[in-house]
Amino acid sequence: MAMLIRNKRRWEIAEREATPEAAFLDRRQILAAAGLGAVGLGAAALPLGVTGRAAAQEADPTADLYPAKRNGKFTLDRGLTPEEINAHYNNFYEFSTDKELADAAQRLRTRPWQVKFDGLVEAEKTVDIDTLIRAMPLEERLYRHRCVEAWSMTVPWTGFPLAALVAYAKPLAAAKYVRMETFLDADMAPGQNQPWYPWPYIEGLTMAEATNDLAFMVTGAYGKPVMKQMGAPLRLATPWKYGFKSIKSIVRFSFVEERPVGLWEALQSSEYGFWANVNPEVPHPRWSQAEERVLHTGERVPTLLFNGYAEEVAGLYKGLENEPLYM
Ligand SMILES: Nc1nc2c(c(=O)[nH]1)N[C@H]1C(S)=C(S)[C@@H](COP(=O)(O)O)O[C@H]1N2
Ligand SMILES: [Mo]
Repeated sequence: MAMLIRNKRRWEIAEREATPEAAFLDRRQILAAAGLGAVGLGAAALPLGVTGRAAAQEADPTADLYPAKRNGKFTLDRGLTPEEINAHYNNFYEFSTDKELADAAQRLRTRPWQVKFDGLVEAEKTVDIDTLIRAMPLEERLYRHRCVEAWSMTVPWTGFPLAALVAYAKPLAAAKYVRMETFLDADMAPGQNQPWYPWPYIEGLTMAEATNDLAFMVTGAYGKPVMKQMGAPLRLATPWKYGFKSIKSIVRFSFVEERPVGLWEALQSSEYGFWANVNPEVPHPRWSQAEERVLHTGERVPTLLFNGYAEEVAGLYKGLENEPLYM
C-alpha cells in the first residue's frame, strides 16, 4: 500500500508539470465551437463528468492467447512501468481529458467489434476482431512510449506487426498511406459529445512506416488482453513517434493515396503534424522536448532521437529532409 501511495503522488506531480495536449483550447474557443455564448454553459455542454455505472468486463474470447511469447529483439534501458500506473495514467479523450479515466473508459464495449478494410485494396472486407486476432502472429514486445506532453513509460505490449495486417488487407500498389479510424459512438464515449474535437480520432502512416517492423498492432498488455483505457481491443504502437500517433480502439483501416489528417493535426496543425517523430532538438511550439519525465520513477531523463529507435527507423526518412519530420 505504501508503495502505491508514493507512486500515486509521483504521477500526480507529473500531471501537474506536464502541459496537456489540448491546452491551446481556451474557454472562448470551446464556447464558440460548441455554438454557445458566454452564458449557457450548463452541465449538458460539459459531459465529461459522466462516468456511468462501470460496465462489467466482457469475457474476452481471445484470453487464452495470453501471455504470448516475448520477442527478445526489443529490449529496454529502464524498468517496466508497473501496470497499476499505466492503468491510471492515460490519454483517451473519447472518455475524459483527465489522466485518471480508467473508470470512465469501462463504458467502452469491446465485443462485438468489427474491423473494416477499405480504400485501395484488392477487395474491401470487414472482419470480426476475434477472427482477426487469431489470424495474426501474437508476440510480446517491450516498448517505450513517449507522449508529446513530455512524460514517458515503458509497456509490455502484446500484438502483431502492422506489416502482417497490411499483408492481410492486400492493398493495391497505388496505396501511399494507411489511414486508421477509432469508433464513433457518443453514447458510449461521452467525450465525443464535445464538438470542438473533430471526431472520430484519425491517424495515418506512410506505407513504408506501416510496414516497418517496429510498427505494432496492440491487442494485449501485461500478459493479458489490453485494458479498455489503453485502447482495447486494437490499438497502434509506433514507439519512435509521439504518443498521439498511437491511435486506440481502431475500427477501420483505409488504404489511400492522400495523406490522412489526424485529429490533432486537424485541430492545431501548427502544433501537431503528420510525422510527429520524437526529436529532443525540435521543441514543441509551447514547450521543450529535450527531456521527459519517466512516470514510474518521477525522474527526468534526456529524450533520444526517434525515442531511441533511430537504428530501426531513421532510414524511413531518407530523402524527406524537407518535410517537418519532428512535429
Ligand atoms: N482514439 C484515441 N487514441 C489515442 C488518444 C485518444 O485520445 N483517443 N490519445 C493519444 C495520446 S495523446 C497518447 S499519449 C496515447 C496514450 O496511450 P496510453 O493511454 O496507453 O498511455 O494514446 C493516443 N491514442
Ligand atoms: Mo500524448
